[in-house]
Amino acid sequence: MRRRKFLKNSTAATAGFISAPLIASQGRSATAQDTSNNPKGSIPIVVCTWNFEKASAKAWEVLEAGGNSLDAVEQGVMVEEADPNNQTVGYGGRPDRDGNVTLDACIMDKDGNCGSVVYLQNIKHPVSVARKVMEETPHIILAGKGAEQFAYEQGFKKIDLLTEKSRQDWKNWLKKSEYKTPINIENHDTIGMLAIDRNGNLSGACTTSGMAYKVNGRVGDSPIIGAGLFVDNEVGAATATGVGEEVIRTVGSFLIVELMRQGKSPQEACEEGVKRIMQKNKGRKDFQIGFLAINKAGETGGYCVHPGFTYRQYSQEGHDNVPVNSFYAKK
Ligand code: SD4
Repeated sequence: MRRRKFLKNSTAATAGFISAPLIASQGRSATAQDTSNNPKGSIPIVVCTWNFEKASAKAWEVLEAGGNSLDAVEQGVMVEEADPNNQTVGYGGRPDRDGNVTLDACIMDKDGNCGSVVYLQNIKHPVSVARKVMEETPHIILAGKGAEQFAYEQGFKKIDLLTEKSRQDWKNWLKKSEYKTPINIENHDTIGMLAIDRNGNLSGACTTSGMAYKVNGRVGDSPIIGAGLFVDNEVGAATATGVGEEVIRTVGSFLIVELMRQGKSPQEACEEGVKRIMQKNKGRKDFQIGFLAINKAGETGGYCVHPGFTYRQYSQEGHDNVPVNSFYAKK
């Protein structure tokens, strides 16, 4: 469903919006600006990895009501954490090769505050625990049992995260896998979300159950600030999905924000990020990574290794599933 027209017409009547195009081209050439998917920029705005309609709609509801971007991204990604049909995030996530569902998540705000949980079990909303780590402790990352204990102290309920469907899938995988963890290019649906509120402030969140059938104890990029997510309120924000080991190696999201700081558009920055990874993996084709970025003006961009990655964009211009180009684009 598109509602560009309606929203365009109603925008003028909505007080308090920042005029994004005013700051859209700061420090960049016209050519660079043209390569963004949303070249004029738009504020407020929310984007997330993959086609998560309900999650982006929830975040937009918060932004449209005048809420801040931190609440928007938290509430947005919580939709996927609670959905048992998303087998890469939260409740219903696929387990590691021993049958444990272990969750990774992080959140970061406009002031550079951040919180993260890694290898968290039995809690439906790791992003909210990450936010509590950020707000209630002097730390940034809590892991495993300590993170779980902290969650209970904060009032989170214990639940069994392994749904019957994910248990069956795991059992089937065990039969033919010989217990070998795959590099799985199709294991996607991790949600990374970036938002700008009507005050022009950025926040981001990222949450996942990680690579399916991973080695017990493995932590990916998604909860690592700088790798799976990075926010700099002066410049922009980026997030990643796909094989986390490759994203960690290049500190991917931080790299993309730094490239935007140097004048690249979100699109150019994502392309450069993927190319850096591919330079270190010459000839390898067995993994997928997608980067998504937004700059301070509300311009967005994305790029990936293999075709297939899309991102969801929700602003006053409408809401769209945006397909992105890839390094190994079909000729
Ligand atoms: C990880 N980056 O744990 C995550 C997995 C992912 O879509 O993004 N899947 O490596």
